[in-house]
Amino acid sequence: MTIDTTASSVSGINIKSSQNRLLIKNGRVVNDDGMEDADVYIEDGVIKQVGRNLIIPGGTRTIDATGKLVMPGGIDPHTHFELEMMGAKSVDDFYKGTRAAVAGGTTTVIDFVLPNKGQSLIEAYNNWRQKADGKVCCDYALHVGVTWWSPSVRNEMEMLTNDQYGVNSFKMFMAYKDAWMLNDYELQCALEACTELQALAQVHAENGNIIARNCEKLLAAGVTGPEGHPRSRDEEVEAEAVNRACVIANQANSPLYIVHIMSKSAIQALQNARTRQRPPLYGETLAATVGTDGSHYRNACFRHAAAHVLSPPLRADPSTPQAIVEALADDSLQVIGSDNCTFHEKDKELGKGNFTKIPNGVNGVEDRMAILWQKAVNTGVMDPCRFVAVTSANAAKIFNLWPQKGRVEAGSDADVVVWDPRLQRTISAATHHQAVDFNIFEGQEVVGSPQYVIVNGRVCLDDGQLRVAEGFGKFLKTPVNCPYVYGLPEPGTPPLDEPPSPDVPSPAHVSNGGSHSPDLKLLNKHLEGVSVTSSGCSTPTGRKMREPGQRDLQNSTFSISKEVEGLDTKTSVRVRNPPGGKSSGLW
Ligand code: URQ
Ligand code: ZN
Ligand code: ZN
Repeated sequence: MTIDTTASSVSGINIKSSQNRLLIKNGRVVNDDGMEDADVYIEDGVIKQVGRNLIIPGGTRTIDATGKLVMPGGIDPHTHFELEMMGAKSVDDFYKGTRAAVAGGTTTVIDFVLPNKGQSLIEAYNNWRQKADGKVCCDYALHVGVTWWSPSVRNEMEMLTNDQYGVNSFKMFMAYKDAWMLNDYELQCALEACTELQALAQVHAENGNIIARNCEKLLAAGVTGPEGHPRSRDEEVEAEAVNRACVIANQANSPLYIVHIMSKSAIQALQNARTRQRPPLYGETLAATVGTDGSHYRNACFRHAAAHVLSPPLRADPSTPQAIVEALADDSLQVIGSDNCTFHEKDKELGKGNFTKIPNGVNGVEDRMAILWQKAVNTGVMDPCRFVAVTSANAAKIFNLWPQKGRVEAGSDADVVVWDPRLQRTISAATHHQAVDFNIFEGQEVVGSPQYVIVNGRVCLDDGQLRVAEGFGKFLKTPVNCPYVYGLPEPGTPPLDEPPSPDVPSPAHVSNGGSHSPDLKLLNKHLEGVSVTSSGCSTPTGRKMREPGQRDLQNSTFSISKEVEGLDTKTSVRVRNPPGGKSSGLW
């Protein structure tokens, strides 16, 4: 392990021993199901106590979090560090990428092993572990791409779900024809395999055949610049694939997680599917689509326009970012990731004269939390609890890391962010910690950022100073059969391969229409400082929070004022409410 010498000169061993006990005092602890004024005591990388008047051993380092929010470290479930694609390699490696993640308040990332067509999945997995293990500054897990199909792929999927490898999610591509794309038959086989293995299927939902044909036509018509990219893959092309993926998932009786949803049409397709089918459907969106839009593809500067090329693309409809934020707030979407996949200008130039050759991907791993805070919490669309849900807790639940990750509670890993809601900064490639030479959020002012970031008990952002340690993070095994996805089987549960009955909607994915309507006056009070003495979201008295999952994310009538007045009647209801709704295992 090596320590970032730009920020610290002490050895890794000393840092660990001097920081094995930590007290975060006077802050407001925010979880997805409640807020409370409480101190957090950390020892040996684990949260030991959360409460007031704690009895703490002498010599413990204390961080004063007065006026700050103490939240679970972010989980970014979608990164591509050191990914070779389209003739280039993404420049944020596992060191710089996770260092940037920590700087922005993210303490766990989940990267994608993407095998080449014909390559062994196990071999690709081993390559990824080799790239990552010695470099990561925070914990990480891996999804594996199913980029081709054969009986051997099915076997390797099964092996990967064993404890030796610890993979519980697989990504299938409906785009990137002639590279990673599966046809519908192969996709259905892969989804059936996920159901059998009780792993979580993910899809990149765009119609790759339509895109290929549109690219041919655009190039033939002389459209060669980056503006051709969004023109080749409009909203309909995304929404059609979302719908088709949901239909295939229903046929395969498979829960489904749709990565990087980028348009209002795609959200609508997902919502429509939720009303008619039983296995749960999860939607992830990206910081990119919350923080910027498709107008950049019209920029005359190739470098600028190409730097925004990702798939699905940013949308021209200027109301998209706001709609995406609202979808995250009302649980139409459950997770925000970054899809951090960054390429230097020289690599983006591979597509000069032919937009189809521009390596796809943008930054976001560092700015994801601040961008969402700015666009969603500062605007009053989302309360801090929902912010925690979509930036960490839901991902922890969906990928079976809960409550080890995504929660500030005794027994959880000490991955904690002390968030200063007043900290003001301007995002810029000149000051960011990523390797890439461009930032798609350049010049945006955000209010709200981490002041301290604690990774497994180690203070890695210390009052704004980044002090990460290369190799300090560890690989997280994610077990299959996640209770938040597959539910707990009940007596008499039909076998999972029994075809679903289309006319029995499951509570797992009834369209929610739930509102998160924070009382803005009280929310502002939270942000002014810790001036409301009882808890904000859900724990009006006492420090014991609800059991994980007890907050109803789907049908919430959450109101800060009601909760403060002690009118919350849900605290005694013990139901399992995973992200996206209840899962009974009966679908
Ligand atoms: O499709 C993805 O998720 C990666 C491989 C590339 N980045 C992107 O453009 N979304
Ligand atoms: Zn993708
Ligand atoms: Zn991606």
